[in-house]
Amino acid sequence: MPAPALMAILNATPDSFSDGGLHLDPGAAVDHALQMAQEGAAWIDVGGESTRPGAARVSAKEQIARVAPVLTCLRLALDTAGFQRVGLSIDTTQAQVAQVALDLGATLINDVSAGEDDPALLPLAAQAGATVCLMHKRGQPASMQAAPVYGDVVAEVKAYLLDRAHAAEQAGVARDKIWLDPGIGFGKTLAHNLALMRALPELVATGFPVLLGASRKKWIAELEGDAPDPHNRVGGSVASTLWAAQCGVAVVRVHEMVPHRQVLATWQALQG
Ligand code: HH2
Repeated sequence: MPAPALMAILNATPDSFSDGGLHLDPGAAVDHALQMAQEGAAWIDVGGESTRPGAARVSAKEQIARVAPVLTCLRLALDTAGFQRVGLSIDTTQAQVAQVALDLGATLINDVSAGEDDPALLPLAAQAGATVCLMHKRGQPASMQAAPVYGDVVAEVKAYLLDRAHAAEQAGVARDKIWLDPGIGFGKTLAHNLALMRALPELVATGFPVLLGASRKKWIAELEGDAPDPHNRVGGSVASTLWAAQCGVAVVRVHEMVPHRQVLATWQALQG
């Protein structure tokens, strides 16, 4: 079975839950991205808005002010360093931001609202021939963790994602350019997150590439009642990548490359 590709997280934000404030300077952000490419990233996912629980919305103008200086240098820097194969992704729900990113070399729009926040986003992806990652979330980041309730979380998330994939196709996005993501931590309790991760094979069976974003998230701390510092959640993050690989997930969105690359290389070697 092929190993999932690594999508490296690069948040150009002051307030992201684990790397907030670290990559606000465009030069430092580009250096960090180059390092992650060197360490095995297949994608660099650049974001200008934190979507952690409790986060406030950031205007499209402000997101552009944060991500454009990074993206302006990043494509050229990657190409010059020999990483032409590393793709750029923009983590936004706003078409205006996505448009700027596409103009600066992004080929993937990672939309945590699955095209719902901005009706112009899916048509933009279609017209640009971009790939879209459609993620499930319940509610908005500001309030989504306030007692989320589902009847059958797996059935509801799967039905929602298939519905949004249909909407993307209706907007003109090619079927092979649609990825699905269950949205770990987005309006979900620990039990919901675990049920969705257990059901990854069901999502993979839809035929769409599946992305898992479980890295450093709170579910890891909740399992043991420990690790309040997201940087202390490497073991849980890596375990979820190994699990994702076994389930046939196509892409894992992670904060650090080496431990994830290593576990996947070991997993592949052990399969012979
Ligand atoms: N999680 C976050 C942000 N974007 N995109 C996808 N497709 N899937 C995810 O699980 C996902 C995502 C939240 O993580 P992070 O970017 O590290 O933090 P913040 O939102 O605080 O910037």
